[in-house]
Amino acid sequence: ESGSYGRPRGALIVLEGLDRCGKTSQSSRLVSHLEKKGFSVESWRFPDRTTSVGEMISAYLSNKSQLDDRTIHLLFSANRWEKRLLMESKLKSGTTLVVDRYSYSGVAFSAAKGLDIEWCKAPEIGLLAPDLVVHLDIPPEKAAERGDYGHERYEKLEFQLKVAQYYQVLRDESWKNVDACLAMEEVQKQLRELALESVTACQKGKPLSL
Ligand code: DGP
Ligand code: NA
Ligand code: NA
Repeated sequence: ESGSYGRPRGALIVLEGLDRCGKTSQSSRLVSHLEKKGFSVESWRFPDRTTSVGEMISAYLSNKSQLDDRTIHLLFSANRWEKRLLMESKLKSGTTLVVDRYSYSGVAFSAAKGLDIEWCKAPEIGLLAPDLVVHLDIPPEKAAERGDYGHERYEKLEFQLKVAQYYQVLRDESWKNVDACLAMEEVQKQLRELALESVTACQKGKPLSL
């Protein structure tokens, strides 16, 4: 599928992983690399804390507000939905999006609280499907050793162990595992290779899907 201006479309690349897996710095390095190669690319992240829904999520994560488990689940999902149209138009106009967390975090973090996994998946139906999901795979114990977790709600070993189990349940054909315990350079190298493969496939006409 060609973009709306006759340009090939961009790729939807998602990075997933436990807190402190190194996702955020790997993602920004990847974006710089793709820019240098001449691709149109943007760095996105969920939750996007800049919207009004995002501000509610941020207050919840920093324990400044309390919300029912299902209510916050739906807010995280709404935060992805409010960016969906923009996401589609960026991709169709040829911009690749490197997205730090997406629906997999949405389902894994809520299921880890004990919510029914099918219930958790339902509000994600109809969001755009990633072309590539890179799981920066790190044992929860190793992530916890990487210095203090912050003070946010989910940054506790016991909880991250459960999230890790749900990531295993959720992995599908679009997932690639990269060992996040490797040296930063090596992780970045593997990430670049996977990303370039995906960008190329999209340029060659791989359709955007739900
Ligand atoms: P981050 O900004 O990537 O550090 O994410 C903030 C925290 O929120 C992190 O512990 C992961 C969690 N999180 C991210 N997306 C979702 C989601 O959709 N649902 C839930 N329940 N948690 C999420
Ligand atoms: Na975090
Ligand atoms: Na994180």
